[in-house]
Amino acid sequence: MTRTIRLAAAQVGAVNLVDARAKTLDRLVRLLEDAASKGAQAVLFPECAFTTFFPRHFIADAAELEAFFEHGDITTADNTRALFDKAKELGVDISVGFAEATESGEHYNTCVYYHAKTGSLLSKYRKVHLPGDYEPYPDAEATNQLEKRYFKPGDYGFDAFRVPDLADATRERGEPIFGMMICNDRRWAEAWRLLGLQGVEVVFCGYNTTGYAPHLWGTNLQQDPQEAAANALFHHKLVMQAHSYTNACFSVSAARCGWDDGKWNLIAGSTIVGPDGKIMAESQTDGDEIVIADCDLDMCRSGKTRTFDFARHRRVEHYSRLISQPGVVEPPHLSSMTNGHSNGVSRSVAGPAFTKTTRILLCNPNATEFMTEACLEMVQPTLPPDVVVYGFTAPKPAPSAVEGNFDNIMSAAAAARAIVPIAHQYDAFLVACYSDHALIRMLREELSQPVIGIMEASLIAARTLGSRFGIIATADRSVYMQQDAVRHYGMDAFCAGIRSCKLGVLELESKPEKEVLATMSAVGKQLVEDGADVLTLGCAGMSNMKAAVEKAVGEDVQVVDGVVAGVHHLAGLCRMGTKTAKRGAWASSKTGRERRRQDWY
Ligand code: CDT
Repeated sequence: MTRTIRLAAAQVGAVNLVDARAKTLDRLVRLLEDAASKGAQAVLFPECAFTTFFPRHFIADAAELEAFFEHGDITTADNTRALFDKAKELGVDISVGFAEATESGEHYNTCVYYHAKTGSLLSKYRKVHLPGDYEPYPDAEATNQLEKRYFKPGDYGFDAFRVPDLADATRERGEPIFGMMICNDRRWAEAWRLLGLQGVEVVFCGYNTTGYAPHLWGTNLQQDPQEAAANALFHHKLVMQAHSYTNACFSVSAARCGWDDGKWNLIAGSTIVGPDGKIMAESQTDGDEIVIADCDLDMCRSGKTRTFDFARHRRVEHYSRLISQPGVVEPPHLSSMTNGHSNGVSRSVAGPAFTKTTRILLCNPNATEFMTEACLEMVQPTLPPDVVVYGFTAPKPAPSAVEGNFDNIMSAAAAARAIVPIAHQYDAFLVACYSDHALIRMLREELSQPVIGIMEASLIAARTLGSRFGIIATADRSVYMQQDAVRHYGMDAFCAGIRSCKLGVLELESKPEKEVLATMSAVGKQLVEDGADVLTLGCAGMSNMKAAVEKAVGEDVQVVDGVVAGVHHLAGLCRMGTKTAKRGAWASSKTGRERRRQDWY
């Protein structure tokens, strides 16, 4: 074997709404036999290959709609197994698209890669970029594309995978690297680049592309149908060729095409494109047809090691907008910035895209891991791409919760001993215990990176957002400790109250969620009656209960979670380039130890 593999697209012509499934399945099997007789090693079938392209129809009846979906194991289900059995018999791999209904009743536009030799699925992909709309067009003659109505967006991402037994797996290159996408995905550079970044060598893409759909993508409703279809074909080839070139990979595209029911036109144009962007093979009809080519995967090396050597040439520091911003944000109009027509905004400044990642260690000083996990989950959706939060849970003998002074000191010692040796790996530290925890002061003395606790961070946010804050505390004892801490932070003049839920820290998790949320909501409402316009959650273990409290107190009251407030406070300080001042109380503890010749702690 060499690294040359023979790949085929099985183009499928018209499939009518009423066509029996057995008839369509038989056509697919015959195409596979044809491809195998031509020596194909892997054959790509189109998107939703087993039925007509039903998303063009508004189907109100649930049972009628469900009949277009495949249920159970695609390789063994009655409606589809013949194709997989044939692939196994012929020893030819296949990739095929289908409408997937999961056991839990979810629907996806899916494709799989089936490895004939082992009779197993090597990979499954669910279409991410669903085109069209949820509602049909009011115009009864319009061609609809109701994919957003019938499918959920795919949840597997774009994962490349290795395919054994097609080519020599050299020590240097290994097995061929494949990736899959479905129809509309091919128009999105992001999908290709995600595969390109995994070194993809072959991209498979099945499609159903309407030739004439002026409501959907025409330049105007009077567009000439032939011109529209020619445009659609041009755009199809444009993206397949351009993206194969910019990711230095082969691509195979397989159309479902022709005139379904004599009325609905889908373009043909199944192609095999090389890593230089040139078409190597192309369909000649708009009916059932095999398109086949020999693909020498080593042809990808030139692009991958020169023009598109990503490691050498990509500049990720300028790409943050790509993942942080889904829609367009235009630059401000020049007219609003000229003197005579000013709206008061003189000019704007923006920083460069992130250049440095800020690494924050979220230090849970107790030994209960689920609390650390809950904090990470809470903060994750709020994070910009340049801030990474790492979870740390104090090792035993740290106590399982911090409910009093003894726990406070014991947990601080256990946590500090573990954190200090690894502290150089982080830019800032958030102590995730809602108290004036001893670990905060220890780390401030010992380290120079900024340190804050979630209580202090939430009080600073509360002071910014409102005039009086209230704290929802866990047990009665916390109320006393938090009163002292509020005084310590100099915030007592702004405190409307601290009220207890009469719950132990671990009861936040162990008691029925409904009961805990009801108690916290009731306490939140009492604090609002006491005069609070901002509430803070008085325990790291309360992070995931924020939404329930918000709902209970209404939108005029702000609820601050100290974990989120702390992470963003620290990220801001790091961006400002600040450190802990070392002249006063936070002078280095290490220097003192060294002076005393103490080489332990
Ligand atoms: N099936 C599918 O994804 N079709 C789309 C229609 C595009 S609507 C603008 C396609 O990209 O071909």
